[in-house]
This record gives sequence, structure tokens and C-alpha cells, in this order.
Amino acid sequence: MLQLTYCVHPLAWTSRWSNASLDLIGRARELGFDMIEIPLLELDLVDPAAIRRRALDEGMQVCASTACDETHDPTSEDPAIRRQAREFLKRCIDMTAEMGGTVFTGVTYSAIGRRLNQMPDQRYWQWSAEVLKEAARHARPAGVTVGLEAINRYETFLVNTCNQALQLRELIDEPNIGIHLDAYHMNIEEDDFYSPTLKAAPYLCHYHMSESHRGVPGGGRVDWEQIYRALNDANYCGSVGMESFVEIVPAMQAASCMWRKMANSSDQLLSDGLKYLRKVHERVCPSTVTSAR
Ligand SMILES: [Mn+2]
Repeated sequence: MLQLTYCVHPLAWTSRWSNASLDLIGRARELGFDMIEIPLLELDLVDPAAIRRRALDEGMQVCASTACDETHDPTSEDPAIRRQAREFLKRCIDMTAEMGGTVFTGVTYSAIGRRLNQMPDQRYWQWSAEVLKEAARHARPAGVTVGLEAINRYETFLVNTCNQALQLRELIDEPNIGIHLDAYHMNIEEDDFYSPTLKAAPYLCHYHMSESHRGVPGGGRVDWEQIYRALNDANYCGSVGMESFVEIVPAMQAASCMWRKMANSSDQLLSDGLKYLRKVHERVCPSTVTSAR
């Protein structure tokens, strides 16, 4: 029985979360989502207590995500920057717990967009694992799982595939380290969609249901049926989320290299995409879809 919680990243509407964004929690619910993924990027702007209150009022669940940058990079050669990464991740974990979330995920293991001009040796894996071990130990008593999102080779040198995420997880060796897959990145890096999903499933903490061109799910190359079959075969019970954007600020556009409009509006993309995903869900695993609110 496949029980999924459908989540949305507010990147659809804004890249800076602040108290001015709180109404998006209700907007996400109106579009049919059960959970919202709070971006922890500019931490001073985020008010976890206000998020918790609003989410409770709206009957919404929350999770949180980030992408490390060069000022707090777990794989930095500079120990001071790695220390910054540890402190940053711990602060994100505290904020996740405070807003009522149990999953903190994303590019937690290295600075997004960082490129090397040589083969990354074992030191990079060790550095990342050391930082994440401490983060995981900090997160455990708070009931938070720390996710590792595998992303494509143009955006990180460390974790491009499900297998590499599992390797890093093994190196960290803490029970509350989760795996986070994203179909957009998998389309570039994996051989197929079924086997990595099945393999990650026991540790899966989140799944970005992004299309191969980051447009409306169902309109690109991703094999959604394989993904749902694997989730169903593995009895996955957790969140899957949409991470899409149309009206986006230049900084995000540059980071994601999205220079064309994939839908008329973010709301259109999200509601058409969610409708499609629920349809595949129902087709692959009949009558296991949690009743629409
Ligand atoms: Mn993603």
C-alpha cells in the first residue's frame, strides 16, 4: 500500500523565505499539497515558530531543505569553512525541529555548483562524512533525519547517483541519514528510474518529482511509471515533492540555468503536474491514493 505525502517547494513563488511568505502555506494546501518544503538558505529571514503555527492552522506538514555554498562547504580544504558548515547544518536542523519538521535535506554534503579541476580524492568524502556525522548526531535527539540529495555532475562533484549517496551514507554511518532522489538529476545520471528508486527506498527521506526539463511532470523524458512501481514495490511511506519554478528571481535562474518558461505560471505547472502524478499513482497502485483533501 503506497502512502505518499505530496509536498511542494515554494521556489515556485519565491526564492527567499521570510514571514512575508507565510501565506504560501495556505496556497500550497489550496493547490492540493499536504506538505511544504521550507528553503533554509537565508536563515536570518526564517521564523520557524511562525511557520509551525501557520502550518498547524492550515493542517499542513513541513520539511526543510538547503544547498550549502562556498562559505559553509563540508568539502572545503579549509577547516574553518568546514567548521562553518557544521554550525550551519546544526542551525538548520534546530530550525527544522522548531518548525515541526522531521526531515532536513538537499545538498547538505558540499557546496552546490562547486567544480574541481581534478579527480576528487578520498579526502573530500571523509571531510563531508565528518561534518555530516556531527550533524546527524545533533539531529537524532531532535527526531530529524538529514537527507543527501544526489544531483547532476554539473552542479556537484561529489554525489551524482543513488549509489554514491548510499556510499556517503555508509561512510557517515549514522541511522538518521536519509537518501533524497530527484528525477531531473536521475535522468542525467542513472541508467533507469526503477532500480535506483528501489535501492534507495529503505533510506529514502524525500523525492523530487521533477521532469527532465523541469517543466510539467508528464511532459518530458522521466519514466514516472517506473518510479511509482519501485516506490510501491518497496512499500515506501513518505514524502514526494514538486520542485518547479516559472516566475523566478534571476539568482535562481542563474543557479538552475532555467532561461525559458516551462508553463504559463507556477500555479499552472504545479496543479497540472500534481494532477498527472496522482493519475500515475492511481494507475500503478490502484486505490492506495490517500483521499484528496
Ligand atoms: Mn531537487
